[in-house]
Formats: sequence, structure tokens, C-alpha cells
Amino acid sequence: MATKPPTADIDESKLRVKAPATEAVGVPAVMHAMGMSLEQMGVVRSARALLRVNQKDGFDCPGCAWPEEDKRHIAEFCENGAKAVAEEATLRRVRPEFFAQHSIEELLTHDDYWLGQQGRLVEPMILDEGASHYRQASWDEALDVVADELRNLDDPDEAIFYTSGRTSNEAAFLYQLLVRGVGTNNLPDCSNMCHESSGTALTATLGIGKGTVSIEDIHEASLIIVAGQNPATNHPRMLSALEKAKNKDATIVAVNPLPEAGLFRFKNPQTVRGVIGDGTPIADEFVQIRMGGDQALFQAIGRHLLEQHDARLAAGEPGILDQDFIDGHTSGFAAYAATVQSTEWAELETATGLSEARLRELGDLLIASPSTIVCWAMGLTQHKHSVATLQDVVNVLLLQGNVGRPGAGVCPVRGHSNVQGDRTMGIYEKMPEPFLAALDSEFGFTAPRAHGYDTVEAIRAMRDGKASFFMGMGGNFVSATPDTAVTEQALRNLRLTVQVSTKLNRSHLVTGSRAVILPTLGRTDRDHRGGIDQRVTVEDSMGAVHASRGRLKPPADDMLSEVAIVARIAQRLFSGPDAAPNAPQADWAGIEADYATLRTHIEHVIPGFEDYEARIAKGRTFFLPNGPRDARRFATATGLAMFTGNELEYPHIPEGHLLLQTLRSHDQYNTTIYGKDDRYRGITDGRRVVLVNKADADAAGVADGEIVDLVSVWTDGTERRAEEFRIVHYDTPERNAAAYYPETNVLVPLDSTADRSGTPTSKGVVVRLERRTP
Ligand SMILES: Nc1nc2c(c(=O)[nH]1)N[C@H]1C(S)=C(S)[C@@H](COP(=O)(O)OP(=O)(O)OC[C@H]3O[C@@H](n4cnc5c(=O)[nH]c(N)nc54)[C@H](O)[C@@H]3O)O[C@H]1N2
Ligand SMILES: Nc1nc2c(c(=O)[nH]1)N[C@H]1C(S)=C(S)[C@@H](COP(=O)(O)OP(=O)(O)OC[C@H]3O[C@@H](n4cnc5c(=O)[nH]c(N)nc54)[C@H](O)[C@@H]3O)O[C@H]1N2
Ligand SMILES: [Mo]
Repeated sequence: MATKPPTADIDESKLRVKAPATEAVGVPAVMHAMGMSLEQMGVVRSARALLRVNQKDGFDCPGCAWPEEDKRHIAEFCENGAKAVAEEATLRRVRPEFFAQHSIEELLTHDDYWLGQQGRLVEPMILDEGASHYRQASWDEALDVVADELRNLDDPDEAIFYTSGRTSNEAAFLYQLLVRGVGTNNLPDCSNMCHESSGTALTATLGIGKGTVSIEDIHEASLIIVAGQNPATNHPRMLSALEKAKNKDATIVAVNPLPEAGLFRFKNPQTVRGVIGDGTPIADEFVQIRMGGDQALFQAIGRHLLEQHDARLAAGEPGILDQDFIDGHTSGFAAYAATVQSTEWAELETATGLSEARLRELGDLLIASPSTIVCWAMGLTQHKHSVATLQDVVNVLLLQGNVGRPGAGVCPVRGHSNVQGDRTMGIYEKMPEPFLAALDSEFGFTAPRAHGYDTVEAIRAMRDGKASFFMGMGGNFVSATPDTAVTEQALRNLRLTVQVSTKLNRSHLVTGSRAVILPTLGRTDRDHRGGIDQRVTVEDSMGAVHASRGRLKPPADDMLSEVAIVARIAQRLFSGPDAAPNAPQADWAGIEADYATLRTHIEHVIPGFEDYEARIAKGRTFFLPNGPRDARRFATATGLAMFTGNELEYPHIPEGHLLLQTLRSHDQYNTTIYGKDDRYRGITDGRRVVLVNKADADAAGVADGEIVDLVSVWTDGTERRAEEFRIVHYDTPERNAAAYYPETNVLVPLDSTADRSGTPTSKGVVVRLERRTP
């Protein structure tokens, strides 16, 4: 039997600190995940669920977007994948009686952990204007409320439609059609806060907003640089792929301000060596960089390559750049070379915290490598100068022709399991014209062309009274976005907020004048509709598409899938005598009864999905076309891969302040808190810690273990405060601190965003430590 949900919030006075771990996974990970699975699902359901994760006829893991290996283990085991499954497949339920017992006001006093642990949402709920409690509603009533509000908007651009990254291709495609049918491109998504900087940099330089490597490339690479990423926690299955590469003699370089456990030693529970031996050392080199110093690092490497190339040519030796590739496939080389050669080494040393000799040594690793891949995640994307940083990553790879050949390329490691697919399906506030034109002709209407709001722009619009309606297709907008106090007020300005969700979270409690909760099926649930068990499809971080079919008994009998919910809203708005004049035309009921209908529409609108149904049959996977990878084809303005000259930037931290990164603990999935421990970093039974260098704590006059407030300062003089964080001495560069998200989102100023991508700078918040007066 599953156990009951916790009755209390996290008691931070219980928090304990131990030495951080030096290895990841192994048997303790299996035990830990098993414990959580049993608590949430009981024995039988745990076995049923875990045997089906990532199997060819099973469901896609709702954890991360790392691709599946071609040969799968019987139980492809991943601790955090298992926790993601347990969290969704839990037997705990949030029933209407729960909402009758607890007022919104009371629920707001609980933390994200308590809220998320209450269980699955099962019935549509409505919060009437002025009411203190949600009340149960029928599906028809709840969907009518949503459709009526949309029908009566003064202007379609008053409506905002958010998407998180677990939504299937089918649901995402239908949802963007609904939104464009309403008449707006206001489709902010979690990607705006995540890999938007990657998309912006890669589109500008390589002509595609995605990575250019496959899982086989990872196995075959000679050198893999893993920068700004903590795979042991966030992409555990990546460690198996890195282990494979290591076994073929790859060199692995970890670039991180923190010595993250999994970067050092990995005990693969699938191998004997991982269970009873020492495991595999992963990183050959650990580069402990200053936060925000990565652009300088890649500029230094590029500069070293250029200098060595010239020196070798002058000595009559062969050069080290791929001259044929540079001449035949790229443009902008001269401007790039001039830019990187104009910076002083001293400045590169200051920005990175590494010596010139060390920087050159890292450059030598690239010179020695016939095929190099750079992998990255949030440590590189959530800074003010992230787009420039990533363009400098691309520059370095282009120098040696490391794009579009085996074992080489760019690898932005995506977060949510279908965040990449959602973009492919049109969840984007500025979808390009060819997509919109194809949508028009498939559905006999005219999609709006003016760009919509991204996430930060959406918050501004709500704050400034330019919006009246918000709908969230999954996710937890209130907790995931920056500047919590501003965002909460912004949402409270609205007339109606609607959340399509699996689990209870803060976004159900910070509402417009009225609110609707539409509970929905998740990836693991059987979706029996139209007389068949429906399948959906997802795209992984490497552009591979495959089907996913839930197998577990859903939390309630009359639950609707995301597809069914959107189809029913579309039917209300776009069919019958009251249909809007410019409504998209489709068989909405037919779509709900058979998602294959939807895949046929997708096939007509989006290139690369030809023969969709046949290519996903029998658990098969197919690859979407990828110009740079397949044929060194670059869809940029020039048709060539673009070198770019980017002026060097790095954070300037004012005297008496620290730069704070807001990151994930081992027991959380974004705003979903699975548990109270961050095992690898040695933190247990609590979350309100700030990891600081001892020298910085000493300078601020605060002791290890002391409780402080974190105060962020923004350029306009405004201050934000997060209270009661415990100081933990940690091996982080001086002036660089770390604390968990979402507790620290209150500190991130709304206007503190990355240039060009608009991503909140969650890894670069200027703060000071303030002693609490007793
Ligand atoms: N279990 C679990 N899995 C997840 C998630 C989860 O919350 N839990 N979230 C999913 C999502 S949506 C995403 S986007 C990914 C996130 O995956 P990650 O990006 O690994 O997540 P973060 O915890 O934000 O970790 C950022 C890492 O970057 C480092 N870092 C910070 N600043 C810098 C810098 O300036 N330079 C460098 N080189 N490194 C820096 C940090 O020390 C840390 O190791 O994981 C996905 N998978
Ligand atoms: N300070 C700071 N802020 C950050 C980040 C950071 O590193 N630091 N990271 C950013 C990143 S990378 C991301 S991706 C965002 C994440 O932002 P979001 O994607 O908005 O947040 P999640 O916490 O992943 O959303 C969890 C909720 O999604 C719902 N859910 C789960 N599965 C499903 C499903 O299958 N269908 C539906 N309809 N709902 C479902 C559940 O109700 C759950 O409560 O946060 C961003 N915010
Ligand atoms: Mo993400």
C-alpha cells in the first residue's frame, strides 16, 4: 500500500549538513528511488510502472529529455526517472473533499513540497468570484467557463497561453491551433526560461535551434566538454552514455563552479563494476570556473587554436584548423578572429578564474581531439550574456569543422521530456511564416502574424493590465517564473486563470478573480478513448521521435487527456452557429476519438513527419531532419555556418556582494519537491541553504550554520529579500554562491534577462548576505 501524504511542511530546523559525495548513482540510488516508489505507488503498481519506463511499447519517461539507448535494459534504471514516475503514478488523490476542507488562504501557507505531495487532481474545480474555496464542477460546466471567457475577450491578445514541457506532440499541436484560432500568438513556454538562449544562438549561427548530435555521436566522440550541467541529478541516463564514451577512450572535461558528484565517479547499477566495484571515473579534467566565465573560456580556447595554427604554419607544419570546412561552409571567420585576438589574457584570466597556462592546456585538448562535442544546460543559458557565450561555443567548434560529422557537434541538453517537441509543434510566440502558412491552408483560416509574448513579456502584460485571461497547459507558472511577488500580483489582476494539471501546485492558489482547475492524464496513465488505447508521441533532446503509451489505471474514470480537453474547448469555440468567423476547420470530435487524425494534420503542416503513423508503429523511433548534422546544410541568411565576433562579457559583482545561482537539488523536479535531501551535496532534511565560499562568509562576518537573509539588488535601486537561509561553507569559487530554486525566485528581478533571448538570469543574481537581528 502507498503511504499517506505528509501532514507538515518542511521543518528547516531539522536540516543537516554532511560532506558532499564524490560518486553518483550506484546501489544507494536504486534503494532511494525504490523507497519513494513504494511510498507513492505500493508494490504492484511500482513494479508495473518501472518495468514500462522507456521500453519500446511502454511510456516515455516524464523525467528528462535525454534520448534512449538503442539497446535497452529490462528496467532502464534511473533514480530520478523513477522518482518522476512515482510522483505522477502516485496512489494519493486530491479529491473535491480536500478543497472543501482547505481554503485557498490556508493552502497558500503551505510549501511546494506539501502541496505537491497531496496527490493527483481528479475532478474539475471552479473558484467563483469572491469564493474562499474551490468547488467541484462537471466537465461541461468547467469547459464552458473557459470557452465563454475566450469568446468574450475584447481583444484576442488579452489572452495568454503558457505551456510546460511534458505536453505530448499531439496535445501541443492542437493547443497552438486553438490559440491561433482564438487569434493570438501569446504562447509563452517554459523554454523561454530554459534553453531559449541556446535556440537563439544556434539559429543565428547554424540555422537550426536544436543540437546537432545523436546518441551514437556521444559514444564516438574523442572529447566531450560538459559545461554548466549537473547530469547526475538532472540527466542521470547521460552518465551511461558518458561511461560508454569513456570506455572507448574519450576525454571528458567538466566545466562547473561546483564539483558536482556525478562528474567524478559513476556507479552504473546496470553493471557489476557499478554495483560491487569502484565505478567509472567520468571527468578527466574538472575546470572550476567562475560563474558567467564561460564566454571567456571559449574565447581563450578559440584564441589558443588560432595562435597555434599560425605558429604551426609558420614552422612549415600542417595547421590545426579545418581550412576546407571554414572556406567551404562558413562565413565571418575574419571578424571572429579579430574579436578574440583583441582581448588581453589577463582579462580572460579574471573572467574565468583560471590561469593562461590552464586555459591553453584546455585548448591543447581540443587540438589533440579529432572529434569534439560540447554539452551544456542551465549553467550556460541563464546568464545575461548567454547568447554570446553559446555563439562563442559554436565558433570554437567551427574552427575544427566539428559540426556535421560523426562524434562532433553541439549538444544542448534539454530539460522537460517533450520541451523540444512542443517547439517543433508550434508552441512559440514567434513561429516562422512557413509554419503559419501551412497551418492556414490545412485548417482553412488565417493565423495571426504579429508576434506574441514570451514568458517575461507575458508577466509584464498581466502586471500592466493588458491581459485578462491566463491558461497553463501544465507547469507551475507562479513558482517557476522570476520575481515571485510581481508575478503573483500580475496573475491576481486577471479575470480568469485556468490550469490544466496533474498535481496540485501554487499556480492553483494564486488566481484571477475566477479560476478553473482541469485535471488531466499524465504520460503513465492509460488513455482509453474512442474505444482504443491512445498513443502520443514525443521528441527527445536529439530530435528523435517515438510513441508513448500509458499503461496504468488512471486516477479516476472520467478523466480527460490534454488532447480531449483542448479538442472540447476548440469544439465549443470553432463549430456550430456561434463559431467565430475566422475559425479553424477540423473534426474536433474525430480528433478526440483518434489521435492518429491529429498526426495526419501534423504530417501535412510540419516537414519531417511524412508517413508519421507507420514510422512510430511497433515502438520505432525516427529522426527529424537536421541540416547541419545530415548534410552540413545551414539554413542561415547566407546558407553558411556563421562565425560571430562577440564582445567579451562577464559578471561584475559589486563590492560586498555575491553572485547567486539558483539551482536544483537532487530531490526535486523544477517546482515539484520530491523530498528534502540533496544527497550528493550533503544536505539533508531541508532546503533553505546558501552554499558559499568560506572566505566570503568570513568577509560578511557570518558563521557556518548561521541563518541569514538573501537580499538582491537591481540596477534601479530596488531590493528583494528571501528570508532565513542557512550558511553552508562549500567548495565554490569566491564571490559565487548557490541556493535552490524556486525558493529564491523572489530574488530574480523581472527585468534581469538575457540579451536577445529574454531568459531570466537565474544563474546570475547579485545578492548580499544580511545577518538577522535576533
Ligand atoms: N531530477 C531532475 N531532473 C531534471 C530537472 C529537475 O529539476 N530534476 N529539471 C529538468 C529541466 S527543465 C532542466 S532545464 C534540466 C536542468 O539541468 P541542469 O542545467 O543540470 O540544472 P541546474 O540545477 O540548474 O544546474 C546547473 C548547473 O550549472 C552549473 N553552473 C551554474 N552557473 C554556471 C556558470 O556560469 N558556468 C558553468 N560552467 N556552470 C554553471 C551549476 O553549478 C549546476 O551544476 O534538468 C531537467 N531534468
Ligand atoms: N530561479 C530559477 N527559476 C527557474 C529555473 C532555474 O534554474 N532557476 N529553471 C527554469 C526552467 S529550466 C524551467 S523548464 C521552468 C519549469 O517551469 P514549469 O515547467 O512551469 O514547472 P514544473 O515545476 O516543471 O511544473 C510542474 C507542474 O506541472 C504539472 N504537470 C506535470 N506533468 C504534467 C502533465 O503531463 N500534463 C500537465 N498538464 N501537467 C503536468 C503538475 O501539476 C506540476 O505541479 O522553470 C524555470 N525557472
Ligand atoms: Mo528546463
